[in-house]
Amino acid sequence: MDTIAMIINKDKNKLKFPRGFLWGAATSSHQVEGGTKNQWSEWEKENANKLVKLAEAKWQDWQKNKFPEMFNPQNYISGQACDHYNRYEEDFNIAKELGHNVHRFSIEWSRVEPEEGKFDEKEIEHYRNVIKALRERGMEPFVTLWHWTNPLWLEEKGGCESKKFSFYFSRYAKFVAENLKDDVKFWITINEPTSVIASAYMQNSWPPQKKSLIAAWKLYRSFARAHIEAYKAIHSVSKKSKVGFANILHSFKSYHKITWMDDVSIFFARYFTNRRMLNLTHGYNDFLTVQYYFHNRFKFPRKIRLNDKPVNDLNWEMYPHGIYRILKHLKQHKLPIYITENGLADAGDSKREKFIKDHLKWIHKAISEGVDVRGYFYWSLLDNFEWDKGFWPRFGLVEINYDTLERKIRPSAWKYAEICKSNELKYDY
Ligand code: IFM
Repeated sequence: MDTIAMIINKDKNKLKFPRGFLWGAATSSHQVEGGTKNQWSEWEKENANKLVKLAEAKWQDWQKNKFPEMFNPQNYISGQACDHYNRYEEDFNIAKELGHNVHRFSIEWSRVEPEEGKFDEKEIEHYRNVIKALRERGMEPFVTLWHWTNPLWLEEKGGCESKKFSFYFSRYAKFVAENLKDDVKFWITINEPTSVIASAYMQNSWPPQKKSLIAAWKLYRSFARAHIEAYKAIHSVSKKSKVGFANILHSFKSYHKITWMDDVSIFFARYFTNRRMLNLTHGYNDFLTVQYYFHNRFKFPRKIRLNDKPVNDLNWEMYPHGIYRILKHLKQHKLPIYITENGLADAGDSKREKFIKDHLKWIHKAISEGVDVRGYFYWSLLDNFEWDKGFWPRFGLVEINYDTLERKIRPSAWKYAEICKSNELKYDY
């Protein structure tokens, strides 16, 4: 990588990124592939009607008016999704055209190990071809092994709560690594463990919808163990591998100017969201990741929303400065950092270009102050299935017409492409 001095440009409106910086986008199997059969696909079928009813109370009027599809049960069934399983070459052609030199995707465990201990060679061959297609187009693959979906046999054994979760997961990780090690250097074991703990075990909105603080508490250790065992398994088959987990990191701010009570809430929220998994996996990460979406304002004892702040289609506040603060804090770990997700739901594509540029401005500032950031993955390459919210939130650089599966590159994707291709960010505001 370049020295810090080399990336500081005299022209303040032009920010050069370090040589070799990775630029790309991310996806996950269940959200784009189509045709998956796992605990999520089964939950969706059972809960689609309930989710329609919940939408009435959950979303603001402007959202309900803008996205009436949230009242259609089909919105909540992942089904054929983007059919990326069959169209990955077409999608990677687009990514290449957009100047991406890296791509993050996930392997669907339920395809590779559809029955306990029985691995499907045909599916591994599929992912081998996916990786080959990326390499042929000059993109480095970042492979995620678990992006929230479990094979049904594992679910019957308790899913992530099973005492043997780490055993099953590391066995699967080892099998995949043995088969793909020649073509993959970067591995991400587990995606956003704390999102699962919060949404499935504290807020009750994702499967298995079990509100239990005890289960949540135990899951931290279980996910950490799974990561560490997979880390060891991958390294045992390939020394050159670089292994990490995908961590969602929130930014926090107190509502009042000075109040220790807000700060107490923030202390605990920050510990359980941003720090605990990092502490538990200390020594078993070759790189760190940042997945940044949320800025939380606290007014003791809970989070609040301020109405005058810019938001995306999901009503999530957009706060680019937050990523800088997170990166500065991570510097102490002295490990390379990849921004493995950052993005927004913006169906009209009116905010995406500025969103990306504003975040990159802060990322660049962190780099110029010595933080070793080596890559940025926009979430997501394609519009996709946004879990319990279904298809209406549009995160993609590429718009998907879910009736025809036609792909259409959004204008902001071309603006991001200029940055990817030139390795520099120009902005004039
Ligand atoms: O779509 C999700 C992704 O699966 C994990 N990170 C956050 C994204 C947006 O909510």
